[in-house]
Amino acid sequence: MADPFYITTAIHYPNGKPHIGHAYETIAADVIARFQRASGREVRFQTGTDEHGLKMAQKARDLGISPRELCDEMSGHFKSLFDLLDISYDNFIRTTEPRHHTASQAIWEAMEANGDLYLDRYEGWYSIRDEAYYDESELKTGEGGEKLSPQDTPVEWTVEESWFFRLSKYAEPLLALYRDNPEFIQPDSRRNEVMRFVEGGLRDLSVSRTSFDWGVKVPGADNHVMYVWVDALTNYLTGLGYPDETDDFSKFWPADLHLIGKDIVRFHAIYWPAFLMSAKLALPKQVFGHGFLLNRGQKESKSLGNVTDPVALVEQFGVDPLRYFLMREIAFGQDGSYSAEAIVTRANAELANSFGNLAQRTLSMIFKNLDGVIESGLPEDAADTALLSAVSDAIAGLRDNFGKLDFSDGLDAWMRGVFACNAYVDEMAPWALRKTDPDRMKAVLNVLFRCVRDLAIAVRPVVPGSIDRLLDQMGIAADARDYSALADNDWFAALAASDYKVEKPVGVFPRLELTETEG
Ligand code: ME8
Repeated sequence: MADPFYITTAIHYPNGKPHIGHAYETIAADVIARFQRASGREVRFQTGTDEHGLKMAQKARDLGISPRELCDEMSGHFKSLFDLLDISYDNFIRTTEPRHHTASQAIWEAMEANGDLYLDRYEGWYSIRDEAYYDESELKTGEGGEKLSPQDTPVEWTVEESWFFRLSKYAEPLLALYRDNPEFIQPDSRRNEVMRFVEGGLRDLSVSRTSFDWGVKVPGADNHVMYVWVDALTNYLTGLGYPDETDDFSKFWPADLHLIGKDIVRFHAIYWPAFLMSAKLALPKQVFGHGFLLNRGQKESKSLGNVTDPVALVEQFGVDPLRYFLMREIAFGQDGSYSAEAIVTRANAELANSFGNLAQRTLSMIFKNLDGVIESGLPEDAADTALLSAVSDAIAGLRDNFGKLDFSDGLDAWMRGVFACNAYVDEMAPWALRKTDPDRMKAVLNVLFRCVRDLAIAVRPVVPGSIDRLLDQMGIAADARDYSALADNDWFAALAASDYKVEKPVGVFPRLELTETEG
């Protein structure tokens, strides 16, 4: 196997059921994980739930249940959503697990051994919703004159004994990291924001709390629990067995990619590398802050009554149309908007009418006109060679763009291959050749079969379930669906020589309908 590849999502707060933003981030990470696996990398893909902190404790109190009951219930909703979304994670971590407490205490001790922790008193602003400390200078004033965080969440004045991490000491090393590794924070706009913030100087960070106990205990100071972000960030190490020197740890650390939303870039691009430097651990290669998903251009909120349950979206449109839409419609890194009409329009135009129809027409003509028999080694004319090369360029375009996390352009390139095939079908009109030149019809349909198989394999990371149903019908073995299969020049001859026959095909990308209320 080629280089290992370790990708993580943020771990999600299970203080409520998962929302569309959680689905979006996890689908994107899954597409990346599947793409890297298809490209021959050995992938470790981790996601999970972030279960400590004041926000969880307060929510449980409001509901009259224990924080543990809240976590157990909600974490189950995240798991079942991810199963529904076909998420191929290798590890689902819950921060309340004992192995995670062990890892968090180990990194704490490593930071302490480096002289970076000291006891003092915290006095300042805290947002429970963001689980974040803010400087007075960062705050805004709300309509009623109240103080708000830069994310528009309420803040409260907090005074308590606290351990501090010497973050100020790391401002220069962090700036050097950003300068020497422009890839460390992406996209560039987020990198610039972080650099400006760090250039303004960093204050030491309060990293423990004494006013509640729902967290990981500070080693040697039992009345303190760690600031939830110290333990949350450590999840990326826990999943590899840290602090034990496991094979997984040496294979997969440092992570290749922490995929997160734009609101939590500061924690991942400032605090996390500083903690790791202090603990003398290698730094992740990239932190990518994706944009936010908006519902018809608006942030979802209970007060606007526009919160969409991702489970309902899947039930309505199917998992693959939703996955395809999210990766195709939104320029990755930027904010994007979704609506029922936009999902239906995109999925119908590209999956059902363009690719689905191409696959269905090709297989059904082979079934009907050639008794399901495919044949290799037929004469190829210039139009065939041109089509095969257009398809191969399209796939190269997809792979190149996906490698840069540019999914919408990658799928745009892929669609050019699909369009080339459909133009070829129209031009060759195999249904007419049936009477006038049956040998040519046979050649055309066999070329199309090869193109459909290649385009299917290329897009499989995005819509894996549907593509597997298609490739099953095409007689493509389950272990011959990775990108290495695209470089295999003998597959078609081998398939033709086998006893495989195209059966009456079943469409895998049905046309979607909007119901009245969504119009
Ligand atoms: O921040 N669109 O958890 P979280 C796209 N526990 N992404 C969105 C989004 C939206 N509308 N809303 C949220 C946390 N997200 C912490 C992370 S990691 C060590 C700890 C993204 O449940 C958000 O940016 O609030 C984050 O990456 C993820 O969903 C989980 O958010």
